[in-house]
Amino acid sequence: MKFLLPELKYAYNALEPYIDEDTMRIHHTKHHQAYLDNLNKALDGTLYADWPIERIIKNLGELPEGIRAAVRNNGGGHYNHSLFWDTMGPGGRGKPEGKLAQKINEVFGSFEAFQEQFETAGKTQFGSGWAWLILRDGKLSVEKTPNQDSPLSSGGIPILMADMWEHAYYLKYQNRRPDYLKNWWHTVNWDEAEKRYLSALNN
Ligand code: MN3
Repeated sequence: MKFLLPELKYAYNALEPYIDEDTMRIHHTKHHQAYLDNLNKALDGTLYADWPIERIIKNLGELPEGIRAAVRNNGGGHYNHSLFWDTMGPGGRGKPEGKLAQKINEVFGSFEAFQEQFETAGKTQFGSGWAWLILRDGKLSVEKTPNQDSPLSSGGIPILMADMWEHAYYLKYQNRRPDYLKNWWHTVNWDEAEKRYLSALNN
């Protein structure tokens, strides 16, 4: 079985003006596709090709050493981007509601305090990586990871994530990573984040 590129649930220009159409198209059809191609190549002919991607990312240590790094990078790339596309969308309301909103206020003090912590994680990730809101040991936590590493590999359950690789923002924002991150909030699909939070609680 080969892993396939998931379809976006919105048009490439749907996140304008915050994320531009060219960036979205190249990011999805070139970058994500390249992770997939390399993942499929690494897993070709192995039993792991039939594992769900979550199982692979959770159990990288079980993979043969010869393919582990390739799967960590490219499987992570596939998994992280699949979540990322689904947690964005047009017409975002800018703020969470419901259980996730309550818990964010409880843990971080306020939504604004959470945003600041999340942005700091993104801005201080040296080089390429991701900023995350995750559930770890039943608790909400902000973390960052380098490269395509996923918190899922260390027992965290991803709820919300921002791609901090330059390919996610360079065409429009160049070196202005903080501006990208500030605008990215407008694209968050909080209904999806809420759904993921509730399902993580039951996990
Ligand atoms: Mn990316």
